[in-house]
Amino acid sequence: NVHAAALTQVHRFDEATSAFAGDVIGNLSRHPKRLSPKYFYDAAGSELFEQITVLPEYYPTRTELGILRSRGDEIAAIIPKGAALVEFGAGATTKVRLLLERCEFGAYVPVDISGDFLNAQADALRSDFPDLAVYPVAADFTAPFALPAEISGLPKVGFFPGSTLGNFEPHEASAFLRSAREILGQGAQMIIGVDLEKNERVLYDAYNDAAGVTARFNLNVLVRINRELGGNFDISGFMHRSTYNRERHRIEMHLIAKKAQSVRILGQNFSFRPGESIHTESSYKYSLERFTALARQSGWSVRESWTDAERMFSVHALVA
Ligand code: AVJ
Repeated sequence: NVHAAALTQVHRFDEATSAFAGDVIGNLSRHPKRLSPKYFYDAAGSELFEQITVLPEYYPTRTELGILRSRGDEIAAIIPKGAALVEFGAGATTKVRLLLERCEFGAYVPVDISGDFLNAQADALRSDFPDLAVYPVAADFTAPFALPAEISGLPKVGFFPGSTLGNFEPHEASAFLRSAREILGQGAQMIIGVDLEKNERVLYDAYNDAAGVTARFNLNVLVRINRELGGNFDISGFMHRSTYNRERHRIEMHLIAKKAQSVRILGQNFSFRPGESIHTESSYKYSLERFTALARQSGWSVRESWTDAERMFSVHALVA
């Protein structure tokens, strides 16, 4: 990427920041403009997301936790003793702790791009689960990575909670599942959390909370661009918009320019028409049938599916 290379020299950015710079400039140069949801999670964004997970309107986190708690015995029953649990993208440890408490895993491999957080979590888990070997891997889990040699002899179980799969376009979701199947190997299993299609009002409210936390979470990506890339976004010139796209089965989050304006980032100007949007996130919702078909065409079969009584969220055990 020519932009990124030139920018690296002028600003002496680290590798991650130049990748961020190249991606932002490329995606704001497109029509329609967009930004990747992976950039939401700086320190402030991660804190805002934690606040989202406990909002009354945001049902996914508490519903998935409820399923993992109430179906813990059934999940434990299909996990081989001493297996290695490989978590794709390791944020808060609340969910994985539910599995570690209920199943007899021999090793835990959290994989995440943010290395600092990863090591702090690994230490906390080592002290709470003294018999568990923890091997953190600092890597982008959406690209192929190598598992630690220490777990080569162990049965593998992948863990991908939170409906993070929903952030991928359908073809990317399929590519991710295939790649996970490749990384985990023959005979592996995978525990995956997937948000379900439901009443549109419920979906709308979950991404338009009354307290405005989701709006701040969305707008924070502009704050981050200002801070890390020296941008000059007027944050008050943009507003949060989330809508449900029924044809595409997805929530779309946008940042809408309230008026005509121009923003300068790393020596480049980006102009906005009044009402112009930056598409910041898609959150795909699945039916059980569509998820089962996706898993099948991606090298897995669905061994068991669990949902809550209201069929808001689903957790699946896949086998390779
Ligand atoms: C972390 C991607 C599952 O799509 O619900 C929450 C992120 N965005 N509110 C989701 C999110 C706005 C969340 N995922």
